[in-house]
Amino acid sequence: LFSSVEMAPRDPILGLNEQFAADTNPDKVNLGVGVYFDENGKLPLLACVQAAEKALMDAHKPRGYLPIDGIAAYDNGVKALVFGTDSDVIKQGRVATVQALGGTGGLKIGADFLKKLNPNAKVLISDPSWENHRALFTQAGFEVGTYRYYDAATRSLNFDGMLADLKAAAPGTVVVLHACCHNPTGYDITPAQWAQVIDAVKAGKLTAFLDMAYQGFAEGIAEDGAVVGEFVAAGLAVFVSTSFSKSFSLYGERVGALSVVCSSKEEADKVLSQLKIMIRTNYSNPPTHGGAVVAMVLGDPKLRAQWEEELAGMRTRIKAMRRALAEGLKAAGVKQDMGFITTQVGMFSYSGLSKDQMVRLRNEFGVYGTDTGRMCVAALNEKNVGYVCASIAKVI
Ligand code: PLP
Ligand code: TYF
Repeated sequence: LFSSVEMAPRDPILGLNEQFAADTNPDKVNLGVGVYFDENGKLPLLACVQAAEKALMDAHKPRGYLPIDGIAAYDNGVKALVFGTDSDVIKQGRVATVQALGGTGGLKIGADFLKKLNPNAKVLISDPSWENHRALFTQAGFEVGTYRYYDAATRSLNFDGMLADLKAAAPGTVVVLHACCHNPTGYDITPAQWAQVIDAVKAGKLTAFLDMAYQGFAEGIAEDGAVVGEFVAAGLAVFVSTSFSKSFSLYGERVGALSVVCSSKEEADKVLSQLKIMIRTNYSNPPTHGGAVVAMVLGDPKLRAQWEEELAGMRTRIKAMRRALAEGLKAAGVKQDMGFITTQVGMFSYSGLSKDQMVRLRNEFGVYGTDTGRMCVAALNEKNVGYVCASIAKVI
């Protein structure tokens, strides 16, 4: 039965973790996978999460099945976060939101639903993008192409190329857009450029799928979410996947969501019923713990304020590490201008380093980034940034 099965390539990012774990270099630094580590290099367990977990443990609640679409308070919390508390689309009941297994789960439920809805549509992802975008939409049965986004030669965005590619897309094309903190480049488009993208999506009758995996990591929760409101204001039927993996530091709990904006409450009810089929036929219903924690934090004013403070702390520390990296590289003798590191946002920096340089960083210095030159600046701290800068300076 299995004689024709071939060995699949390992995930280019998650595979680095295994290599890092096996590395005996005492100075090794893991800038590969997109995970936030605190100033001591530790994966944080947020205080707001600890408080919610304690309350949940003390309540000793039984573990029945959740509804197929998840905890109602969770879905409502997601809606408020993504669309704003006073958003008209929520008041009008035009948003179908389901709890999902992380942001990946939200993307997959949306992809499966879109495939059923519009089987001949193509999908466009940014060039480059999070590699799982291509894999996931391909697995859902779509032909996946790219729109131009980053220009390696100038180390900057190719917005004209992006817009031209969107304008050339056939009606019905699903366009996957990073709502904020673009992975892997760290470059986001400006609000004025978003307005042009929205015009192109509307004029071309494209379907926008906003991937919101880092809400709160660029400028703030409302600031980063504002782009969703712009799509809604344009009257578009937009898909939004949400991930709390990074913003709650709940990676392994698999907490995320999918929200679909519809033109009426009746339509949203029908869409929700279809999303529930996707869920039921895959895993029946979501797990309780992570969703219960996030629902409690979002719904309790004190915990919510504590979360916002902790999220701001992560955001501020990442920005400080960007400055330390840029300044450290200069101090280490790197002549080329690395100032772009501080204009990029989110967890990642596209360093512009070549594959050869990244391989040398890994093999000679134990500094792990992806072959594409992506580094997770959220894993830098005061203790390792100097070593990282010195190592980079030696391979440049
Ligand atoms: N989308 C992007 C752009 C990401 O970087 C990630 C990272 O993990 C995800 C989606 C998936 O999120 P999750 O880990 O919650 O499935
Ligand atoms: O890009 C990253 O590093 C994160 C984590 O298959 C991740 O988004 C990486 C690869 C993957 C799943 C998550």
